[in-house]
Amino acid sequence: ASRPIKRALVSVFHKEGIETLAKAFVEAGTEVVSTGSTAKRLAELGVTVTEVSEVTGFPECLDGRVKTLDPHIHAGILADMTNPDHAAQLEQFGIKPFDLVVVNLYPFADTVRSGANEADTIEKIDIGGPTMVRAAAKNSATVAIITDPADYALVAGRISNGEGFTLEERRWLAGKAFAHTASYDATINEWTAKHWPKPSTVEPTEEENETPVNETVFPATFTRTWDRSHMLRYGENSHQQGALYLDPLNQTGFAHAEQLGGKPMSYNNYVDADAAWRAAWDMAPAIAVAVVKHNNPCGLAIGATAAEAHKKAHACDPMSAYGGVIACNTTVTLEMAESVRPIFTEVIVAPNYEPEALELLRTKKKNLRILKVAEPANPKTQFRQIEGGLLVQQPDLINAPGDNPDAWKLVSGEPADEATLKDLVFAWRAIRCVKSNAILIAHNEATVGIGMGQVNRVDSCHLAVDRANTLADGKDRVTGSVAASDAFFPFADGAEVLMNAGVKAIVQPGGSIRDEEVIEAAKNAGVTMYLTGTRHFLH
Ligand code: 93A
Repeated sequence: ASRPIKRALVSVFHKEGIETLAKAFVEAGTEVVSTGSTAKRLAELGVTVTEVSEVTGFPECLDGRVKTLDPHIHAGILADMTNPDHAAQLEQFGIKPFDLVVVNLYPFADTVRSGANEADTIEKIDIGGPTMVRAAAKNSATVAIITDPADYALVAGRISNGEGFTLEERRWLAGKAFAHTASYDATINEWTAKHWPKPSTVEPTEEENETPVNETVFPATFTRTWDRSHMLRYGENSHQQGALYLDPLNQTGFAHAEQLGGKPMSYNNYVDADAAWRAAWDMAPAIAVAVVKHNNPCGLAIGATAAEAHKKAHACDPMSAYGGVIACNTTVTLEMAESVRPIFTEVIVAPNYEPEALELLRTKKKNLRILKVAEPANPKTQFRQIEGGLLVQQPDLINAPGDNPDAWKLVSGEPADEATLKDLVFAWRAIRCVKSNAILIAHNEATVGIGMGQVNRVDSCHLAVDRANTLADGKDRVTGSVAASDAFFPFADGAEVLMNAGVKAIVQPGGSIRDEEVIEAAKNAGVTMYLTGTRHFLH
């Protein structure tokens, strides 16, 4: 049943768009109750407003912490007017019911992002606002709750036509309101988790004694939420819907990339560009370019300049680079833009562009999506959904013990010379962005053959060798190159494929029960082999 809106409670931090509401209130002669500065703004707009303190008979106090927290307000929101007993009680106490509550909350996330100090941040935790929102949402039987300024036009229309909202509409609004307060508290919790961790004076539980938990990474529950930014054209395929959601406390991450040109980003563009972005930055402080297709690199290289890094990365697998995503971890120069120009590319992402480079890409490659993003700040947690739950882990950053070549163990052949070691270090860093089973052949700090995503390591070895040798006009690119394997060789066969093709050095984690067989094969082939002790699976 529709319920006409005769009496409204309005308390909004953001005053934008309130003119629409004010106009409707004035025209319909709605009775309006409001807090301090909202009341002032509504009065300026010609609305006859009653101050909350007049209704409560109590002044705003504690620097505004207690404004609306009063039975004269909350009984008016919570009385279910379809229940005669509630109506009779209101009558008895001399309290009038509300039909509409319009609230938006203190901007907690904005305050955190602005770098405010702790006291100011705490002051921006809204208590009275969510209390009104939740009360009104609970009482959707008779009250409509508006939390989203995008709904002002809707509510103005319902005030004007004198009919108000239907029950179904009020229930839908109630759901939106609960989502709003849930997200609000989740954001506050994310801030407290970071700033107020569990102190050492709290004794661990029995379970924690057995397996200590890093609470800042693995809290008891995950309450964080993301805000929908916009719908994407579709998801991974055209029959799937897709959307982008943003972290309310992060405004610089990849999802917030500034787009300087080209068509809108698609779901797959985001997936691939994010992977390329991380791959390129894994090489920092060296200048690096990654070319990614289907979430795997088809070229990754370090160069003295951005243009050189791109040329080297592209040369790895020019056929696969068609329609790929290019990430550069430094400013894109005009020279690099010229190098990209003839190649059909979906997305280019970089921290910056020389003006001439941007001009060239914008005018000569109209469809190319051009993204500008700040250097990545690595997330603390990585999520993967499984049915009925979430898998959570710390991301695989470059800080594993085996990432430092000083910790590598030489198990076969001569110690690598400087150039070879450089390539091995490059290959070991680069392997992290290749889906398992991953085999990567590198030369001169560039990939020349990548075997990715195979269900056995031998196939990945064959793939890497084939890629290196079939594409560059019959040239043998394996002889004299080095190889990395993301995890141990379970048998000697995979390593033998690489060695027979001519690699001179291999870096791999080791740890297989057949390590001796693998090492023996390397010794027989006179190939240098290092064990890192840690692996870099990527599933
Ligand atoms: O400080 S509060 O937590 N205590 C309250 O009683 C209260 N009542 C409304 N915050 C409270 N509000 C919030 O004030 C509303 O959620 C809204 O964001 C803001 C509106 O205040 P004003 O109208 O003075 O700008």
